[in-house]
Amino acid sequence: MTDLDRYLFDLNGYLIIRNAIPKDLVGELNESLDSFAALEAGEWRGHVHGHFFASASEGLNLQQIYEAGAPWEYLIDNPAWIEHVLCFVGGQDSFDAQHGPLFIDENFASVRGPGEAIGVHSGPVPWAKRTQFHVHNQKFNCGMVNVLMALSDIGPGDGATMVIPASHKSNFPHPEMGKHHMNEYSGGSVDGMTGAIEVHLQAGDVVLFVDAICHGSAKRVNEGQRRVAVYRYGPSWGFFRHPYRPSAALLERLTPKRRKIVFPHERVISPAGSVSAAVS
Ligand SMILES: O=C(O)CCC(=O)C(=O)O
Repeated sequence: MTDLDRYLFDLNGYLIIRNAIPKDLVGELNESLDSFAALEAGEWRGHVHGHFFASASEGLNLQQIYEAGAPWEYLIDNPAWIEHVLCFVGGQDSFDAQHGPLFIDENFASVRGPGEAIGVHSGPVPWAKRTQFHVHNQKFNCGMVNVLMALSDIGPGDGATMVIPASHKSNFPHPEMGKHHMNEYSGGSVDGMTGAIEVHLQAGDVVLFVDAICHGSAKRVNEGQRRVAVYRYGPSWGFFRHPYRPSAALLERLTPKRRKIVFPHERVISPAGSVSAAVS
């Protein structure tokens, strides 16, 4: 984590880290994804759920992918990005971090084929507390910092993530939004929007972005699959985006540091049998 990383993330709202995932691990993650090839939306395999956000045209998500074995667990606190995330979520020396440093509120792999994309969404107008970008006294306080990990090479035609650099600080809605769409996940395209750029990545690179940045993806036109995983980090007091919860088996096998990020409050069972959060 360099001063330049800090400067560029503040300036642009996103940051690319090259070779953040070792090549052999990229191979293992892809083998793991291959094993889910037959999974369809609505089906479970173990603790991983096949899922679409709004429609099949956005490609299949494998929600709770951190349940799928050791390679996915490694990503929870990957040293290549965890210091960045701690810095950008911020609040580490405050009441915000009393139950832990961070919390992952959603984690999934996304597999897209030709014709698939996610529409443009987010941007700070209208403002959302959960996704906010905020800096106070030169300290970040972001509500949601996404780590989008390329598991395949993503170049022109591959359906790259698109961002409008610096839009996380914009005070007005993008005037072309109406031509594309206004609402999250309604399927409008970010391709061709003034100011939008494609983020090209090699397998193993990641892009970190604050969710308040206006973003989406280009439509994949090339054959084959675009494979990414996304872990979304926020403060430890956040809550799960979806009704999924980590399994007891996962919580049992994680290192204490990872467990804190996945489930900041340890569960305690009262003598009467009710389950509640531990007070620490
Ligand atoms: O699929 C992409 O490239 C964009 C991902 C996205 O919109 C998100 O993680 O919020």
